[in-house]
Amino acid sequence: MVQLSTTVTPAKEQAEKYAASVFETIKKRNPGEEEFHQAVEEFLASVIPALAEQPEYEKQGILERLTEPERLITFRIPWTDDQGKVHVNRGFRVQFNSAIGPYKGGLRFHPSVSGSIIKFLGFEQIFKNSLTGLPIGGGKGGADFDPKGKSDAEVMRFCQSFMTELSKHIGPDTDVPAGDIGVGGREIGYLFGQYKRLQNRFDAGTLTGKGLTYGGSLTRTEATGYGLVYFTREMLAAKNETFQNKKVVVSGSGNVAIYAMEKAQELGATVIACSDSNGYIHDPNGIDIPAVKQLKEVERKRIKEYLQTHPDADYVENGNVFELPCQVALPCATQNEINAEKAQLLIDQGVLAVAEGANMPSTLEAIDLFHQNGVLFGPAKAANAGGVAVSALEMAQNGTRLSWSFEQVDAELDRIMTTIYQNSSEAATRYGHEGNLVVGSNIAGFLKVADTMLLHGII
Ligand code: NDP
Ligand code: 2IT
Repeated sequence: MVQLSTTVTPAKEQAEKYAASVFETIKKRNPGEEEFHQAVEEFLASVIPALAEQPEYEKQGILERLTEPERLITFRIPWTDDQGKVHVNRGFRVQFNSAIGPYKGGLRFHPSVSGSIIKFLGFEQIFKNSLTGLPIGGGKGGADFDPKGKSDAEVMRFCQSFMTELSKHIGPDTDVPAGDIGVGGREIGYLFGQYKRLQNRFDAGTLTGKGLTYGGSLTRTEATGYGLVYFTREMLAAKNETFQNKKVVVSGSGNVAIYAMEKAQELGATVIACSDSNGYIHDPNGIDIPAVKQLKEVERKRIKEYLQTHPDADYVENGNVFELPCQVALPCATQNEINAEKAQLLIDQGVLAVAEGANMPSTLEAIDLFHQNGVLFGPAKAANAGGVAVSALEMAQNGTRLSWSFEQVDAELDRIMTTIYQNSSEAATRYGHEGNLVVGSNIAGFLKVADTMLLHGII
């Protein structure tokens, strides 16, 4: 397991032994689940100082219980394509931890979805949701379905079949799914429609990311990207820096990427590049955000089509967007997109800050390099918590049957992201790792959940 520091005390030695033995069991029990192992490894290494301070966590088996999902549901999703051919996909929902609230977390539709990916996402969601300060537990779900190239009718039939099974396990006080990769407003609409039909109830609070006409919250679409930039603004401010005149590179061009770019430009940065899984566009004058929205949100086209309306921009097929020199890098596509080699290139070209919009986009080696080289690093579970935070505000609005204004939700989002930054930063300092937001956010997220589990007894 990765080691954080060299100061040794008997309590710390014991905590390290405990964490290492839990990690060995996890690897044995979940063979081949590399993404899940990676997420747990990062977490366990971070919380050792908190374990050393409170031996009760080991006595009460907190780590063993935290790393075993309360429930893992796998199901068959049969659906028929437009030619009448039947397909079968696999669906998942992991209900990881409900100590502080109903399970909460997105649904991902992507061909790479597996038990390991859903478990790493669900595990991280526990601590991210705790960091928001709102009463939400951790969960995640999805399917190995590829929405790309499918007609609206095919996506609708798939969503209906998926929800027919998922509906048995969710509800406003049980488990509240939302979007993630491949699941946006269109999919949430179809999922909600089928849920409502099956239940014969208008349980608005069962899904978040809904449309504004049926219980959605203003600012939810923007929340993850805006929140990421609010968090990064705080990281920069601690070093007397701002977004003003900074060159920013963003990976991805989906929901998170688009609104991160929009807010970064609003704060005075020039976003010079973004990407999709085929390649990246480079527009040194600043990416035209409305053009990307039109391409991605309306026409569902590839990012290279940007050149049709912006012939002066470049497109690099299969390129690494992080090869472009920049001061701020915002990975907003998918897990493990920044390895050691890409991290080194960013460092060599003078990157000041890296903040994760995607979940686990940096490998453990990449994170170590950022820390060793003094790069400001904002880990996903803190930096991208804005999406789920506004989801929880959507649940609050649904519960009271009220709708808040855009400004009200945006101001609350900003406050939550600033508080997450402060709490993570303070926890890092208090536990002897000043400036290390990985340690700080893991510990701050962990303490609330672990202490609540102690109160609930052995369940
Ligand atoms: P979208 O589906 O809207 O966009 C995903 C973007 O990332 C697309 O540009 C996509 O390109 C690219 N991408 C996805 N998978 C890969 C891959 N394997 N290789 C290269 N590029 C890839 O998803 P979101 O913007 O919602 O999610 C992006 C990230 O942010 C994910 O890690 C998600 O877990 C995380 N996140 C999302 C939140 C939300 O509220 N939506 C909240 C917090 C985190 P292409 O179209 O070519 O596949
Ligand atoms: O990774 C995430 O935090 C999300 N995909 C958002 C989850 C949510 O419930 O809004």
